Amino acid sequence: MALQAAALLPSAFSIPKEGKCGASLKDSTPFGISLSDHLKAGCSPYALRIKKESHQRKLPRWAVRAQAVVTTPAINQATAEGKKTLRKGIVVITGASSGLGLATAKALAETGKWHIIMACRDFLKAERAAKAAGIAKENYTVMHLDLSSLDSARQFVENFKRSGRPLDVLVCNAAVYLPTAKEPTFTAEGFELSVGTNHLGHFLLSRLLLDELKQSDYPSKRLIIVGSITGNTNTLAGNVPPKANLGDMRGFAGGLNGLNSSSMIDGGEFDGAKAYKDSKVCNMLTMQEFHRRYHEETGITFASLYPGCIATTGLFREHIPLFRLLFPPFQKYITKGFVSEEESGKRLAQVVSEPSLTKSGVYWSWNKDSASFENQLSQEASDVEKARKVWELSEKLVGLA
Ligand code: LMG
Ligand code: NDP
Ligand code: PMR
Repeated sequence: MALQAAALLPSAFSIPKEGKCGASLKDSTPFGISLSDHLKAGCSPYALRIKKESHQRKLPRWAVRAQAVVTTPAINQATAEGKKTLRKGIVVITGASSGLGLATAKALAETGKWHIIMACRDFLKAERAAKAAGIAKENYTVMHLDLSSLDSARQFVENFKRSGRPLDVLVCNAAVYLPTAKEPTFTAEGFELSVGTNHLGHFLLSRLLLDELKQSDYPSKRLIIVGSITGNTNTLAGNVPPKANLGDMRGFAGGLNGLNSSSMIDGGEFDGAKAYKDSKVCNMLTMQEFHRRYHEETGITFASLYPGCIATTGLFREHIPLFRLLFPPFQKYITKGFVSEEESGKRLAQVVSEPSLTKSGVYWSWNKDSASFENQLSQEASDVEKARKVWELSEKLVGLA
């Protein structure tokens, strides 16, 4: 009963952002089939918002809080048989509207042990994706988060806190990849979009949510930041040009704004593929810096991973059609690094919930038999000094220092 009532809650805290529907219309499948028309039909965030707000008015804030608390009682719940069972874990997954994030949400939902907060920039797309994936309504909540805006990240944290839910695991998964862009584009605050979204948005989000994680009474609290092989130059994939390289971070120090500084971390010419790989290096360095600063004090597990090459996801939506056509068979039959979205989701779900994967400061990978192992990061992606510098410069750029 309490669970049912609380299932009404999600929409009360999920506010679609105006104009974001349009942003999603570019979406296409790896084979170039446009989703635009499908999405256009019924894409009316304003109408949706009115509906949600009127629903929200029915629930005074205290009632909402009370219901939220009912769904998340102390860690062990007594069942009818008197046996103690763990309450559902609450996991926030950014970018859960497609690809790895969606597959992970699905894998976790299917265990019946998790409630997934899908933190997405396109409310309607996320709702539809959850439905299409068959995720049961009581197992997820969509909340608006646009990582290319620091205000949005702050607002998300406020909304999450107001929901009264605890936070047990945070998964920083969302990313953009702009390999064909000739000129840089920028976040709301004027940072180059790939590093701004993939790294800086997540940096602020995870810093602001750290206290929530600390306060959770869940037995294994985790903060996971998705990394990649292509940011690691100790691998073949990481040596395909352009290679990741943060250099002396002069562009980063200058604000990545392309005006009085370069839009690239190393201060060089804009290159979308390199910016993505650099952002993944920042992700992996940030995970380790979190580990050094907070693991001992908080007991939180900090982890990163390379989930395998999920060559069919929306990540490659901006790439040329020929690439999207050839990349999956190339990975499947030549490099043999290909994994399906489903398999990658199971991998990330393990990092979220497996009792055997609680070691902190680790970059997980999987071998050919899909068994997890602790992988080695490249020299740059494990450089302690660079990690500290990325942390400090990021603090300045997102307004935490
Ligand atoms: C850039 O091009 C794009 O310009 C950019 O927009 C962005 O997409 C970026 O990384 C992303 O890539 C990279 C481009 C240049 O590579 C190519 O994709 C060209 C394809 C060439 C085809 C080669 C034949 C392969 C046969 C496969 C046929 C199937 C179809 C392929 C499907 C396409 C998908 C790829 O790359 C180059 O300059 C040449 C390639 C360089 C290879 C790099 C290998 C370096 C190896 C160095 C070894 C270092 C040792 C590491 C140590 C490891 C130890 C464990
Ligand atoms: P997808 O494009 O399918 O998923 C990325 C998600 O991020 C989408 O849900 C997208 O939202 C969301 N997103 C993008 N920008 C923003 C934003 N500004 N605010 C909020 N959400 C945003 O790609 P993948 O599933 O492949 O990528 C997921 C993660 O996996 C990334 O971190 C990527 O670097 C990593 N990865 C992927 C690999 C691969 O081979 N695909 C390999 C290694 C790592 P929307 O649906 O609205 O577009
Ligand atoms: Mg790569 C050994 C194999 C291997 C693996 C595991 C990947 C993963 N790639 C490998 C090899 C190669 N790739 C080789 C030999 C080439 C040259 C032909 C090659 C090319 C290539 C391109 C052009 N690969 C790419 C691209 C992209 O645009 C992707 C990218 O760099 O995105 C940043 C990509 C990727 N290769 C991978 C993985 C996982 C990606 C994309 C996703 C990511 O890093 O997040």
